[in-house]
Amino acid sequence: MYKRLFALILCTTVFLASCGSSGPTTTLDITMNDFQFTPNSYTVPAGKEITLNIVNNGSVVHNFVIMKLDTSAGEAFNEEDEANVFWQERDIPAGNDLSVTFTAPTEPGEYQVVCRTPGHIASGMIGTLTVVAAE
Ligand SMILES: [Cu+2]
Repeated sequence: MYKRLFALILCTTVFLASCGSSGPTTTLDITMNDFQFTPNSYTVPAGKEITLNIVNNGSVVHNFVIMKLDTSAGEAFNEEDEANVFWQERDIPAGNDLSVTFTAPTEPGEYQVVCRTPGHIASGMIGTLTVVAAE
Protein backbone atom coordinates (compact mmCIF):
# COMPACT_ATOMS: atom_id res chain seq x y z
CA MET A 1 0.00 0.00 0.00
CA TYR A 2 2.66 2.47 1.06
CA LYS A 3 4.91 1.36 -1.74
CA ARG A 4 2.18 2.05 -4.24
CA LEU A 5 1.48 5.44 -2.73
CA PHE A 6 5.17 6.27 -2.86
CA ALA A 7 5.32 5.27 -6.52
CA LEU A 8 2.34 7.46 -7.24
CA ILE A 9 3.90 10.44 -5.50
CA LEU A 10 7.17 9.84 -7.31
CA CYS A 11 5.45 9.71 -10.68
CA THR A 12 3.47 12.82 -9.93
CA THR A 13 6.61 14.65 -8.89
CA VAL A 14 8.47 13.62 -12.02
CA PHE A 15 5.51 14.60 -14.15
CA LEU A 16 5.19 18.01 -12.54
CA ALA A 17 8.91 18.62 -12.79
CA SER A 18 9.05 17.77 -16.47
CA CYS A 19 5.99 19.84 -17.07
CA GLY A 20 6.70 22.81 -14.84
CA SER A 21 10.36 23.36 -15.53
CA SER A 22 9.89 24.46 -19.10
CA GLY A 23 13.15 26.29 -19.60
CA PRO A 24 13.66 29.36 -21.71
CA THR A 25 12.70 29.02 -25.35
CA THR A 26 13.42 31.08 -28.44
CA THR A 27 10.18 30.07 -30.14
CA LEU A 28 6.81 31.14 -28.81
CA ASP A 29 3.62 29.62 -30.18
CA ILE A 30 0.70 31.70 -29.02
CA THR A 31 -2.99 31.51 -29.78
CA MET A 32 -5.19 34.53 -29.32
CA ASN A 33 -8.87 34.29 -28.54
CA ASP A 34 -11.56 36.71 -27.39
CA PHE A 35 -10.09 37.50 -24.89
CA GLN A 36 -6.95 35.71 -23.88
CA PHE A 37 -3.46 34.61 -24.83
CA THR A 38 -2.86 30.85 -24.74
CA PRO A 39 -0.48 30.21 -23.15
CA ASN A 40 -0.19 33.44 -21.20
CA SER A 41 3.24 33.05 -19.67
CA TYR A 42 6.52 32.65 -21.51
CA THR A 43 10.16 32.33 -20.58
CA VAL A 44 12.88 33.50 -22.97
CA PRO A 45 16.64 33.97 -22.74
CA ALA A 46 17.84 37.57 -22.43
CA GLY A 47 19.02 39.29 -25.59
CA LYS A 48 18.27 36.40 -27.93
CA GLU A 49 16.26 36.52 -31.13
CA ILE A 50 12.80 35.16 -30.44
CA THR A 51 10.45 33.79 -33.06
CA LEU A 52 6.83 34.55 -32.31
CA ASN A 53 4.20 32.45 -34.04
CA ILE A 54 0.78 33.92 -33.45
CA VAL A 55 -2.63 32.64 -34.44
CA ASN A 56 -5.60 34.91 -33.94
CA ASN A 57 -8.50 32.54 -33.46
CA GLY A 58 -10.70 35.33 -32.20
CA SER A 59 -13.34 37.27 -34.04
CA VAL A 60 -11.75 40.68 -33.55
CA VAL A 61 -8.35 42.28 -34.04
CA HIS A 62 -5.75 41.64 -31.34
CA ASN A 63 -2.26 42.86 -30.45
CA PHE A 64 0.82 41.48 -28.74
CA VAL A 65 2.46 44.25 -26.76
CA ILE A 66 5.44 43.73 -24.46
CA MET A 67 5.74 46.49 -21.88
CA LYS A 68 9.12 47.67 -20.62
CA LEU A 69 10.47 46.27 -17.38
CA ASP A 70 8.71 47.61 -14.29
CA THR A 71 5.93 49.22 -16.31
CA SER A 72 2.33 48.18 -16.70
CA ALA A 73 -0.44 49.30 -18.99
CA GLY A 74 -2.78 49.24 -16.01
CA GLU A 75 -6.49 48.71 -16.52
CA ALA A 76 -6.42 50.03 -20.06
CA PHE A 77 -3.79 50.89 -22.64
CA ASN A 78 -3.67 54.65 -22.98
CA GLU A 79 -1.58 57.22 -24.82
CA GLU A 80 0.83 57.53 -21.92
CA ASP A 81 1.56 53.81 -22.11
CA GLU A 82 3.01 54.21 -25.61
CA ALA A 83 6.40 55.30 -24.22
CA ASN A 84 6.53 52.15 -22.11
CA VAL A 85 6.20 49.73 -25.00
CA PHE A 86 9.26 47.51 -25.37
CA TRP A 87 8.08 45.79 -28.55
CA GLN A 88 4.76 45.15 -30.21
CA GLU A 89 3.00 43.44 -33.07
CA ARG A 90 -0.12 45.45 -33.75
CA ASP A 91 -3.48 44.89 -35.37
CA ILE A 92 -3.43 41.16 -36.04
CA PRO A 93 -6.69 40.55 -37.91
CA ALA A 94 -9.16 37.90 -36.80
CA GLY A 95 -8.45 34.56 -38.39
CA ASN A 96 -4.88 35.47 -39.28
CA ASP A 97 -1.63 33.88 -38.32
CA LEU A 98 1.83 35.29 -38.60
CA SER A 99 5.42 34.66 -37.69
CA VAL A 100 7.67 37.50 -36.58
CA THR A 101 10.92 37.86 -34.69
CA PHE A 102 12.05 40.23 -31.99
CA THR A 103 15.06 40.53 -29.74
CA ALA A 104 14.34 39.63 -26.13
CA PRO A 105 15.11 42.30 -23.51
CA THR A 106 18.67 42.12 -22.21
CA GLU A 107 17.57 42.71 -18.64
CA PRO A 108 16.17 39.65 -16.82
CA GLY A 109 12.82 40.13 -15.13
CA GLU A 110 9.09 39.87 -15.64
CA TYR A 111 7.60 41.89 -18.46
CA GLN A 112 3.91 42.50 -18.87
CA VAL A 113 2.29 41.44 -22.13
CA VAL A 114 -1.04 42.99 -23.11
CA CYS A 115 -3.46 43.41 -25.97
CA ARG A 116 -3.92 47.14 -26.53
CA THR A 117 -7.31 47.00 -28.22
CA PRO A 118 -9.61 49.03 -25.96
CA GLY A 119 -11.28 46.86 -23.34
CA HIS A 120 -9.15 43.78 -23.95
CA ILE A 121 -6.90 44.15 -20.90
CA ALA A 122 -9.96 44.39 -18.69
CA SER A 123 -11.33 41.29 -20.44
CA GLY A 124 -8.21 39.32 -19.59
CA MET A 125 -5.74 39.72 -22.43
CA ILE A 126 -2.69 39.86 -20.22
CA GLY A 127 0.40 37.71 -20.12
CA THR A 128 3.85 37.58 -18.58
CA LEU A 129 7.13 37.37 -20.42
CA THR A 130 9.85 36.16 -18.10
CA VAL A 131 13.35 36.97 -19.26
CA VAL A 132 16.16 34.91 -17.77
CA ALA A 133 19.90 35.36 -18.13
CA ALA A 134 21.10 33.62 -21.28
CA GLU A 135 23.57 30.76 -20.80
CU1 LIG B 1 -7.20 41.64 -27.92
